[in-house]
Amino acid sequence: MSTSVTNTPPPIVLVFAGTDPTGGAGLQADILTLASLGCHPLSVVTAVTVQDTVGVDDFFPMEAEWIADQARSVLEDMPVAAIKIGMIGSVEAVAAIAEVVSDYPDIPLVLDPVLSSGRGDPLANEELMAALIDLLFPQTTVLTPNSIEARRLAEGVGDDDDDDDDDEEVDRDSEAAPDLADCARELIDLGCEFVLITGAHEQGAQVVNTLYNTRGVVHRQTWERLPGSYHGSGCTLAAAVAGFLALGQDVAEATKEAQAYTWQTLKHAYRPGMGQFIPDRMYWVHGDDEKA
Ligand code: PXL
Repeated sequence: MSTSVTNTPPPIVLVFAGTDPTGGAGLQADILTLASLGCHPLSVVTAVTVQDTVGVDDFFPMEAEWIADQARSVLEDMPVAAIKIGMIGSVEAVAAIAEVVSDYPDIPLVLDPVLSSGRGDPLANEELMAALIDLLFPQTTVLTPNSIEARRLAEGVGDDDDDDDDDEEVDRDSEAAPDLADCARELIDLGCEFVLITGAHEQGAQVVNTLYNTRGVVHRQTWERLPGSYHGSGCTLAAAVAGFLALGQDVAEATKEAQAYTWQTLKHAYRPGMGQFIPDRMYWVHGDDEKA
């Protein structure tokens, strides 16, 4: 019997990301997340990393032309409902991706500004940050920085006030919300339509994630802080936002649903190696085998 030609394809999401052989972060995280949500992932490789669950040892950026060619071939063939961009290995690649996506201004774009791995291994330098800001922020529907990335990006690449000096830091006992609200405003002024800042790196018994747009806070969600150190939580969240947008939700709803989904993946995370936990994007397949 011949295969039916009438099956409707699921919503299609185009991902630009670096590979992660652990399956924890990067392209593999995005593919698992999108598949779990019922989307069809298209995957454009931007870089190849060498890493385990402890840290990133090295990465090899894909040539910009190869990135653009991968993307154009699938964009011309299939209807893409959302685009997600993760790690980009070079300034040239940022420019190439920016040029490709500029031909599709109606497709919502989720940008995860990956600056370093969970352990802190650098995955982007100042020049690459500047290119992200100049070329991709103005095309971004939802930017998904964690609070560290939000501060670094908002601080600007010009002033070299590196790293985590404590002088700027807010009172540890209060939420860093005012500070992060200022960052969000700056990131929005740089061209992003919405900014979802995640708060797992902030102090506090709970994790507070806030969505902003030009008018300020759109919503603020509070989550029980889970105990593990997770590899690929940011990738999972950003891919899930893209997935829910592709499924037809608006940004406010998609960012809420994506948080709920990601929290479940972290709750069900497992530790397959000697380093970080890996979120279980397929938790609903594996079921609940918690003993406690
Ligand atoms: O979690 C950020 C991230 C994104 N993409 C790749 C990564 C990492 C973190 O390690 O390796 C490929």
